[in-house]
Amino acid sequence: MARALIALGGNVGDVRATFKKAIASICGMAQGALLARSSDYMTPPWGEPQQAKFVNACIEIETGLDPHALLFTLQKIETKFGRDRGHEPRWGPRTLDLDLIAYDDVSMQKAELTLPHPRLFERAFVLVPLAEIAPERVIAGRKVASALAGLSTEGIERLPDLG
Ligand code: A4P
Ligand code: MG
Repeated sequence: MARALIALGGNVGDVRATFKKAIASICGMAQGALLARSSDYMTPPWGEPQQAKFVNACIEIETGLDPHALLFTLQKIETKFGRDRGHEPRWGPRTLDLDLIAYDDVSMQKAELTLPHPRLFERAFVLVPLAEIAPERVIAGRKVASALAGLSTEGIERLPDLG
């Protein structure tokens, strides 16, 4: 079994309810188990500022799928929860975005799958939830907590647990 870190994001619909259902789907479809789940965070939109705030979170799972099969599964789950990848602009509004942040210590540079995720260290909306569940984890030679210390977290707000 491998361990994978997955970032969740969305800013259309009831995103927190979508996360809850999507996490259950991920664990079922990825032949895996949930090892850790961060809190949900409200985050200012990055890349394209003229859109609603996002909710972001990170999870760690154990999975029996290889990296490509896991990515394919994540994309199927995005579609199931209303994501329409063909008709939405890059960095634009979406119901659910699932990015594979790291898969064990696998390193690969392919257009369809780059590991670790290439834009991870530019994004406080990924590193804040990630640092909650894996502060000591070293990804691409950098410790998550130290990478986060170099970024602004302005406007990022931890949301209370839904209970
Ligand atoms: N791909 C390659 N490597 C990976 C990987 N490690 N994980 C390929 C996931 N996908 C990977 O992704 C584009 C292509 O990347 C896929 O075909 C896949 O094979 P996508 O999900 O279709 O497109 P995208 O999500 O629009 O592109 P990108 O660059 O991942 O966008 P972002 O950065 O995820 O932008 N602001 C806040 N605050 N919070 C957010 O969550 N999200 C976005 C979306 C913009 N601003 C945001 C947030
Ligand atoms: Mg994406």
